[in-house]
Amino acid sequence: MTLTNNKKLLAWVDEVAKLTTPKNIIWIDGSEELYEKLRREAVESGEMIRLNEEKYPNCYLHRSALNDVARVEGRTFICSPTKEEAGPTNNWMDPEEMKALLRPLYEGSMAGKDMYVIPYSMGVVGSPFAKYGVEITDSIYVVLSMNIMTRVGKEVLDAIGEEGDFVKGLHAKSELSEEGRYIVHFPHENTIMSINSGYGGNVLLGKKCFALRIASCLGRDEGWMAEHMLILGVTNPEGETKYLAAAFPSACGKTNLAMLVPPEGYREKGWKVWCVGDDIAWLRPGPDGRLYAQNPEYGFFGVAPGTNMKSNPNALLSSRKDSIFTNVVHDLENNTPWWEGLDKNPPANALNWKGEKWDASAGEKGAHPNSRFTAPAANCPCLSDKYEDPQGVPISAIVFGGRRAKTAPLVYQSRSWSHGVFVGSIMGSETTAAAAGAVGVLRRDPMAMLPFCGYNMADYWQHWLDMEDKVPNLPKIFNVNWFRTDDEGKFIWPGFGDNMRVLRWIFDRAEDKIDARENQIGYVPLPGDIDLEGIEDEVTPEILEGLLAVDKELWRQEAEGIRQFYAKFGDKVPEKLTEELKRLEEEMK
Ligand code: GTP
Ligand code: SPV
Ligand code: MN
Repeated sequence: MTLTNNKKLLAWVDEVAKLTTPKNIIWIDGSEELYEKLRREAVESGEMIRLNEEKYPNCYLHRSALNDVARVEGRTFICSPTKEEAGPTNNWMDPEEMKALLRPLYEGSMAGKDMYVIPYSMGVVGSPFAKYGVEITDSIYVVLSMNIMTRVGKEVLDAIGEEGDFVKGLHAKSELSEEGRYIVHFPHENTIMSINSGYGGNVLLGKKCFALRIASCLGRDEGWMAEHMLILGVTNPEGETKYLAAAFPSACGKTNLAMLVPPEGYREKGWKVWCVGDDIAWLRPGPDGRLYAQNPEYGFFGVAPGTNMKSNPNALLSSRKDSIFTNVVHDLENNTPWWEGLDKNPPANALNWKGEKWDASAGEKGAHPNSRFTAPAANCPCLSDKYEDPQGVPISAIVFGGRRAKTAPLVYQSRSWSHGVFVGSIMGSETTAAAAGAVGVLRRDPMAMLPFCGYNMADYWQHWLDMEDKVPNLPKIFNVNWFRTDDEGKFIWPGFGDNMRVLRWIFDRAEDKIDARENQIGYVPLPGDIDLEGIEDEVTPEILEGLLAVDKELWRQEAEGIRQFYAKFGDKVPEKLTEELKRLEEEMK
């Protein structure tokens, strides 16, 4: 069966097959028949467990290897021609050296196994802004997950055509050994190579590898931006819908914000939030001089723990059918998935994420903190009707945010585009379980792109600054922090649905509808401008004041940390940003 006459693609598949020596080559044509066959095979081999057909139709549970539960930033490489191009925040190796290192790892790695060829599209197939990729893998879990996360099948091959180009992605599970694990990008060749992992962001190559690391380089060259951002729309009681894009680091609240359910009082008045995307945004100058955002993905790869009918009903409902659950608890009684925070009743007869008999009362968590659901976007009850609009949606505000126990206030607005780029460049956040390594350690994570920028971060900042010349009517830039804690370590701001109150201020400011107070770091809300109706008991005006306060001593330390971080880039840091840093240091004197 020949599905394509694209010589480049056929030659590459041939070359990979010679290297990895699979038993069969299977082209993923997008047919349900083939998927059904693969699902059955995966169930037979134990790679996936079919869940309760009544409660979770067409849903599966998968467990990754114990040593393979998150992205591995230490083993992720950007192999651009020079180290300088990758910059000081990326691991780099000479491309030819890296290929020589990887080659023996792939050699014969698919012997006795089937090799799958997955043609996929990031963006609506055939639309002017879609980009195509082909992933070769030896994992059925990857095939089935890619089918949820991206648009897959014959139509993509047709769109690529005989001569068309595509991003090459080669994934092999191999031994799943940690020492041999590599997630490697060759931006100048539009190629990704991933080996010895079976986990989400390491192996679903359309996501972080293509749609951020490779795409950020394409964006630099073609005049657009690939960002780690959710996109949402808010409809107000007057029926107008406005959109914003927000960059938070991994496991810092993008999916939750993207699917926000407004507080009851807001819903009664007619406020509504629409999800356009929950993780990745491609931003382009639009024909009317505004910035437009498009979600290139087709599904959600969401954090499971903490997701419940109260915190994020839309995510939960999205994953009720046609979804895959990874590293969650398996409730054997009901044959359903469970995780901490789903409800208050951990199942009595259950296996933990490792597949061991699990007793909740013993105190050990049952689901891995980075356990995830893979769910089709089409399932989302609040999916925006603009989700598949190939033009994307016009963006009124860009929001940066991180997980900060202190320092960063609940919300502030930047003074200008270049100050906003500065605010993004100084983002700091406490690390989470989304990446291997220590959790809760503060690190600088500019624009939430530290692990995802495919080139020198300083050039990336310049690219952001340059948008000012390309887009006459740019969005306003804001910063938020839902995660300030009190002396007992408890979150002060209720968050989740109540973040609507902050979004409302952001939109009002973006449209110059209300005034604000200028302080040392930007504009903050005037007293009374963040609506507290309905949460007055929890957040008094004094508490809100505290949430918005700037602690000069903490900010002096912050500025010092930023200076050290900038120093890594030498004289490549754009002057506009060093100017902003000087101003911040002055303000905190
Ligand atoms: P990635 O998929 O890794 O990029 O993560 P994400 O940014 O989409 O994060 P997600 O929305 O899945 O949230 C991660 C964690 O943050 C979950 O445990 C949430 O419960 C928690 N969280 C999200 N929003 C809020 C909030 O407003 N307040 C508080 N306190 N926690 C929140
Ligand atoms: C993240 O870590 O930001 C994720 C999950 O969205 S992964 O796809 O593993 O990168
Ligand atoms: Mn993410």
